[in-house]
Amino acid sequence: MTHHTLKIVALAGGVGGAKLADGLARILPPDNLTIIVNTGDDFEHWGLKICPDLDTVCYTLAGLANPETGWGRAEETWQVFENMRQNGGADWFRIGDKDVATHLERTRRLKEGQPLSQVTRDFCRAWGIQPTVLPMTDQSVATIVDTVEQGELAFQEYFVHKRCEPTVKGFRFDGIEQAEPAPGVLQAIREADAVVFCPSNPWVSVDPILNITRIRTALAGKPVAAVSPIIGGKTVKGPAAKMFSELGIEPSALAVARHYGESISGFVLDAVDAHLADKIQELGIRPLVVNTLMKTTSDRQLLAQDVLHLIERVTA
Ligand code: FO1
Repeated sequence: MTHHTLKIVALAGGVGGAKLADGLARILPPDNLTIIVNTGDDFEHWGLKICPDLDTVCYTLAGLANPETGWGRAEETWQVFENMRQNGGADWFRIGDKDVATHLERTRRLKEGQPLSQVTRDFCRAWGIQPTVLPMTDQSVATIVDTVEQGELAFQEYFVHKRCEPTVKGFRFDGIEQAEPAPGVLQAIREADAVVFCPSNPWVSVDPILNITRIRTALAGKPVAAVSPIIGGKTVKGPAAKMFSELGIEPSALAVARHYGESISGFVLDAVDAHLADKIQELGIRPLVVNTLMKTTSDRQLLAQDVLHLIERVTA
């Protein structure tokens, strides 16, 4: 496995994003990789601050993630969850005993005034994670999903409680105007040779990060390679394809490339979508057709390798 000297910043959220971030972490020197994570999914639950995308990225990088779901911890027990349910606590969002410790300690530190980026840095050290993981901002941003049937829903209400069933009309990122990039974010982008948009949901995992104005401007002029989260018109995991169609857009890898448009110079799509490569080329985006489904850790490494090769081509 050739090691690259490229300095890479990866934007990630959700399970797919975490897997490619892990693939990049396995082939790049730790100092060459910074992962900027969506925090629009964050919410308060059981009186605790929960940061699902930060935890999914960190647990995955640390090898602690539940392999079946991709989120939460492996080898979990559910004593707290079962007893919370008996006590009349909310039981629609499954939090395991090991995961509770993360939320308790994060909530305690935030209440003491420690910035989320500092908490994340300390947790990465505790979990033996070497690449830099940064929240997109230390201020709170809440993704709101506007739906036909139930009006505006907080993200986890839509995603978990309502199981993504309501029909999506649009999104809002509450607090995004006041949100500053977290310390280190702009510097990492400035120093990067290239940026990777991981195969995360473009609407609710990548767009929140791009809607932080100073992040979007810092990215302009940087080579960006995005990986499609949609294969054969379907999302590998999650509601991205359903969101596209509910917004009147035929779900496809091409739709994702169009969504990112000018902000990307390269686009990685799956072999089943090879017929779309020419149309992506016509957008002025260099396509790369490879296997993008990550079932094993070696799939993650191979996809990460492919992304870096694409970056070398677009920056040549
Ligand atoms: N997703 C679910 O579909 N059901 C759950 O009960 C659930 C619990 C959960 C607990 C901790 C955590 O970090 C993530 C969790 N997720 C759950 C995933 C979460 O909804 C994320 O927002 C998604 O991964 C999308 O980013």
